[in-house]
Amino acid sequence: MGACVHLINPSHVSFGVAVITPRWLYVLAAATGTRWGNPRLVDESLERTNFETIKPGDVVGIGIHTGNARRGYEIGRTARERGAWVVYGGIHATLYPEEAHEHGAAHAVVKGDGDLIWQTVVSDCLEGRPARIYDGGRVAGERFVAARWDLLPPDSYMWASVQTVRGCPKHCSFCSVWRTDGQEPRQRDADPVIQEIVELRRLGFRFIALADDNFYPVTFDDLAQARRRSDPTRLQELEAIRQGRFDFMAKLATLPDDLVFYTQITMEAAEDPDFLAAMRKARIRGALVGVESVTKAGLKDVYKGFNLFGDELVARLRAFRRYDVHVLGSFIFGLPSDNAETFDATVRLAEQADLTFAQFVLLTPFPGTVDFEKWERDQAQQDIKVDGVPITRHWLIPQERRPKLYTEHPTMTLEEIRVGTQHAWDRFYSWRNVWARSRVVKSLRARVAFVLVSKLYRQMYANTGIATDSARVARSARWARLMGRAARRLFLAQPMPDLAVPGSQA
Ligand code: B12
Ligand code: SF4
Repeated sequence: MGACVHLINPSHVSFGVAVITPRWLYVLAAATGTRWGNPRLVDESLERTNFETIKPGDVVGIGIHTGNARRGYEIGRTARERGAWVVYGGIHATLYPEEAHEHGAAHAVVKGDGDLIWQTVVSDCLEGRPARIYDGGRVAGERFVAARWDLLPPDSYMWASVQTVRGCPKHCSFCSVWRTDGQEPRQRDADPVIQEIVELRRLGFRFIALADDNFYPVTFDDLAQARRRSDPTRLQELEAIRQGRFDFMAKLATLPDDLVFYTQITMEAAEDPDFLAAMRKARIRGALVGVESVTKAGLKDVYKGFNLFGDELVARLRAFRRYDVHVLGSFIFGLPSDNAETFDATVRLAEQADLTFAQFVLLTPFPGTVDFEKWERDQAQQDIKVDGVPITRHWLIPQERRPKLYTEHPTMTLEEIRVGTQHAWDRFYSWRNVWARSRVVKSLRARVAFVLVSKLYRQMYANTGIATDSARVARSARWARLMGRAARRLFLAQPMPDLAVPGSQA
């Protein structure tokens, strides 16, 4: 038998079911082609890798972000011991290609997008001469590879994910996207995205995440600035991107009406009632909005001056709801201007602004960000280590020993911030509050589903990430595994194998 290509998405916890498909696995699977047979896909958030399936001479592609890099390196080392070619890619490998060689026994590392370069990498490995580092670059929107959804394991995911745009014009201090994916939006043509969605609906998926960095890449302000230039080229480019958004949403609106979409967007989108109306028509029912902080000082901390605060913030977030777009508000705790009042004030605002979901994350210096660079410089004098690993490489510390917070706070202890954050989750997701919020849906079945999903979300993202008590983490993982199985059924619909792509004979 010939060599096999394996693609592995590392995770230190497996839940048996997962919320969203890791899109890169299915995109790289398509990019592999069929020359070497179908690639074997492993998503460790479902189940651990079975190393017995990896044979000498196989190629093992491992995709890592910062949070799962350590587990990724473990997998790579074992795969290499078994005689396989080991290749890393993904955002963390793009930022630290040498680390994957040092810690992950890499033969090769791919920086940037894997869509176009992956076949060359596999061929080079199989010919026994992989390059140390490849640069996949930033692939243009019209050349993004469509995912191979025929390789999805059955009964495993609640949401599928497609991507319509990469890159974000903003430059928030805690985010690396604008540096790795670039500030120029690379927008994909609408038709291949619609084609993928139709394929997913045929399989029975109703819930689809638009895994975009920022679904509203052109704001009124961007247009006004471009209008002030004497050369009209920029304005025309921006108008074309913007029109592309409306055209795409118009096409979404022609798909079966049980489909529900979810995206990530800046709150600036609420400035444009036409955009919100188009979202409603397209059935984009949910959006993650990075609110980050409820104070002006907090927004300044994260270079997010384009966000609003106070009453204006509440009004802007409520605007989404008027157009039936439910907001998952994302907040960061541990900013220098935060104080003991911040936790309650944030939950209060989330309630006032009618947020349907919320997440409260601890300020983490992710590599590739402005925050990280500053923090790394500050740490240089202190030389703090955990288990021999410098704190500035915190992702290499074993998960259970990893600090929950990294930056000394001017007024609060780290424990106060951690406990305050845990309380914010507990309060926003108390049974009483979740049941009250479940009024957003009509039937009793839908309300029960809403409660289940809210609790599941909380367990998967809060307790396994923030809690320091390992019993609480293990309990949460067990609970999430059980609930996940029950909740998954609520998400799927009857497959529609004969569904045609609107406007085509396919
Ligand atoms: C959708 C999304 C989510 C979704 C779905 C996650 C999932 N299961 O897929 C949700 C909302 C659940 C989520 C959660 C989180 N996310 Co997220 N997410 C994204 C987002 C917007 C898109 C990811 C995506 O699907 N892209 C589409 C695929 C096709 O692109 P890709 O993954 O980049 O893969 C391409 C290349 O990287 C490369 N590649 C990837 N892997 C491999 C492997 C090989 C071998 C090769 C050759 C190439 C290769 O080729 C691919 C095709 O071109 C990214 C932003 C981004 N620009 O990456 C953030 C991002 C990955 N998330 C991020 C973070 C921080 C998180 C959270 C930790 C947030 C939190 N605090 O809770 C959690 C962690 C969840 C977890 N445990 O994995 C950060 C990661 C930063 C970092 N340095 O690691 C990003 C970059 C966003 C940011 N603002 O900085 N996320
Ligand atoms: S946080 Fe969101 S808005 Fe800010 S740079 Fe990252 S993707 Fe863009």
